[in-house]
Amino acid sequence: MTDKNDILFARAQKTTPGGVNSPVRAFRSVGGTPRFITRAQGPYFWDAEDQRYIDYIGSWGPAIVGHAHPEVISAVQAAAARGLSFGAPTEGEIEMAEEICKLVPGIEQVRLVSSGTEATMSALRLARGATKRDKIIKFEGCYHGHADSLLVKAGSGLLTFGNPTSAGVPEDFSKHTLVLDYNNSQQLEEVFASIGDQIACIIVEPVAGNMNLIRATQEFIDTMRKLCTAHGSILIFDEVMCGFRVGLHGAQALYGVQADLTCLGKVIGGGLPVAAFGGRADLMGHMAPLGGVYQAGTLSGNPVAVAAGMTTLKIIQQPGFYENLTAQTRKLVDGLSAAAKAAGVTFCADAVGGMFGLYFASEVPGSYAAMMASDKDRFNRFFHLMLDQGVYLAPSAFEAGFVSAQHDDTIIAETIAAAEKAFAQL
Ligand code: HOZ
Repeated sequence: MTDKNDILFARAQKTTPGGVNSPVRAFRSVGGTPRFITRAQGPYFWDAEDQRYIDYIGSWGPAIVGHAHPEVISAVQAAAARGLSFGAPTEGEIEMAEEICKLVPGIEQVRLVSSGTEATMSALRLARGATKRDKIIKFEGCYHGHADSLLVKAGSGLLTFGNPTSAGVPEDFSKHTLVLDYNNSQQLEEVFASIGDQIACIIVEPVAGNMNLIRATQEFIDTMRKLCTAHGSILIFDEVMCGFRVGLHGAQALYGVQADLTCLGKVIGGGLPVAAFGGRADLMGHMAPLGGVYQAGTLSGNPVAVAAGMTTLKIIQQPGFYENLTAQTRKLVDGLSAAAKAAGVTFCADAVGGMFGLYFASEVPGSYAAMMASDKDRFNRFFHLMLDQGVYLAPSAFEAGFVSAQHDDTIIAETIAAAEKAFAQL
């Protein structure tokens, strides 16, 4: 074995389960050896062999301004020099809360945490605490982190509560989670007509990024809002992935609908661990120390992480930032679609802001079932053909992709040229 990535992977597997600290990184879905990253700059990262890749995962969303942006790095260095963690409040946390409340419709108060999982888990607890109800609704294919109540798949019937998707999740937890079909408004209406007064909340990715990119229809979002309001249930938008990605004001601005609670992460940490949940002030008033819903964290609002996040939030508000990001992402997916068509490959693509989806299918999927019907083997071959040419896509057919502000015309053209060769070999 001479490839340094192979050597590192073999070594990692001795002390870390599967050799990775998050399963998708292990390349199990696409096969082959994961690349061990040594450094990143702008739209690129480099592996242990010093092979350069155009990066289309951007740390799964956070690297929206490009890797190692000089302003972010200098803010982090300055914050680190003042101390790494205090376990006491800082002014930076107030600034970040003010910024989030200004930018995200529906957020009047916000609590900072360290990961998307913490944000969704806490939002669920808040919804249950505020409504004094246990039952929640999620949708097949939406991923909201790895809290017990959320690692659940559909039961056998419409009103049958779910089954765990992970060992270690007690059925006593999953029995409170009802899993419905994404973009199926009729199903939602039927469930609320029957047990609406027992539902604490709906949690949804309004633009899903964990079953590849799938957009909710306007009708689906409107139906959720209407039913939650009518039945006193809480509508939670999980915008950990799509927040600050689909646009500066997130999916709520895109759909013109306000959630009661919103979960954020990724971009708001600019590459360091910051996430958040926030929403209506009357609901947030249930949180300790004001109310009876408990949540806490030693590293919540960490000063170095907040410095990275705040600087990122300032950069993305520069004039033309989202116009450019959206145009470049659209250029990418249009170019890839044209290349596939020229090669006679069944393929389509979609983009919302700086997020995109690639599908080896004849039309853009609108549900988990439709996404699962796409040609996974063909994606896997395409993934490796692109990787061999220095283009790093998400190592799974069921993940969204991300473009940064540093993906300029040259980078996009280089990617499309690589895709032309890859499609020709499929
Ligand atoms: N939760 C991410 C996939 N949707 C993976 C995160 C990671 O491996 O860094």
